[in-house]
Amino acid sequence: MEYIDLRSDTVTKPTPEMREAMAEAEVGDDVYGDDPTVNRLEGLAAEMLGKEAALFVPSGTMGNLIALLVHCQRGHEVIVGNRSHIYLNEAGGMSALGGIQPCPVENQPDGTLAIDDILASIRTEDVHHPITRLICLENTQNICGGVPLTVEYTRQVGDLARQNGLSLHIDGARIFNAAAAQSVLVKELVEPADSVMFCLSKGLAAPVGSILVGPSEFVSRARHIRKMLGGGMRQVGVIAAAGIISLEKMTRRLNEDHARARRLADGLRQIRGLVVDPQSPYTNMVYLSLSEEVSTSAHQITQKMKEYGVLVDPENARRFRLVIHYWIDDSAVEKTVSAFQKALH
Ligand code: TLP
Repeated sequence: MEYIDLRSDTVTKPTPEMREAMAEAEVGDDVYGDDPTVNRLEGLAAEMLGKEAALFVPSGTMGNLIALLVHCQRGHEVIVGNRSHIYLNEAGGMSALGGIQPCPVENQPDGTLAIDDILASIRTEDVHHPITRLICLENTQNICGGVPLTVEYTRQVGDLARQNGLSLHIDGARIFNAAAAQSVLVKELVEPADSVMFCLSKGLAAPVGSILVGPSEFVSRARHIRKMLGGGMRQVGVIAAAGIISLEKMTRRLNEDHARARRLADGLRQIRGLVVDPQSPYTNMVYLSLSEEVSTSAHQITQKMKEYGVLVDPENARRFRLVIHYWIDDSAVEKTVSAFQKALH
């Protein structure tokens, strides 16, 4: 059975064009810097993000970890959102592998960290304190609804970082969704950041891979740490070839996903028992909860949905996140709405 899979945009399979490019990719040993396809992908990524250099990494988690390990030493502290992926969903890598301490700051409902909260979290010079070194933002902010942060807000945080001798890293797993939703260039959105990680394997539909960008010196050190972590890959042009199509083509179609997410949210709003978050969707994620009158749990509904051919992921006992991506067309949106209708009534 071919499922409609809304669990995440990480589930995207490569397009036929990607598979063809992968089969024909020119390759070499990338640890020697000899893979022409990887070099093309990294060059293109650096140019699109407006940074000096780029590094192809196996996953978003590894990209963020490498960035943190380059920016920080043991005993340093990183200001992160308390609902951020780096803080909640990266297995504590910064602490376990880097001796780095997270300083969680409340994520506001719009995904931002309040400027005053960031300022209040910066440690003063004191022998007792860890040393604040870095601020991390997440754009789009996943758990806050897939909400995009603005150019203006990112500039404010960048200014604050510079004024306080800190660096700014953006977990931009879905930065191209953020740019598309706001009709701005991704370059503009990340201009204030010292480093940015973004994913090819989510809304951009590549099977594997993320990219870390920043100044050349930063990326050289990142390359060294990637090797240390076992992330130096060899003839990886076979994967990078798909990433090139992600950047050249998939980045241009993300508003189609956003429009379908709106259509899905509108459909689900008509179903008694479901409460779609009032502002949802901002980009490609629809967040919704079960209303009080519903006695069935989100886990039971997930089971029923599967029987109707739709895969969804419950966030907790009462809540779902549905993610639209390349492989979800208009008819999949309609089928999802009727599957929810059947599952609830
Ligand atoms: N997010 C996944 C899960 O891990 C939750 C998802 O389904 O959304 N930053 C952000 C903002 C992310 O959402 C993710 C993945 C990552 C980093 C990590 O990327 P990968 O999965 O490539 O390590």
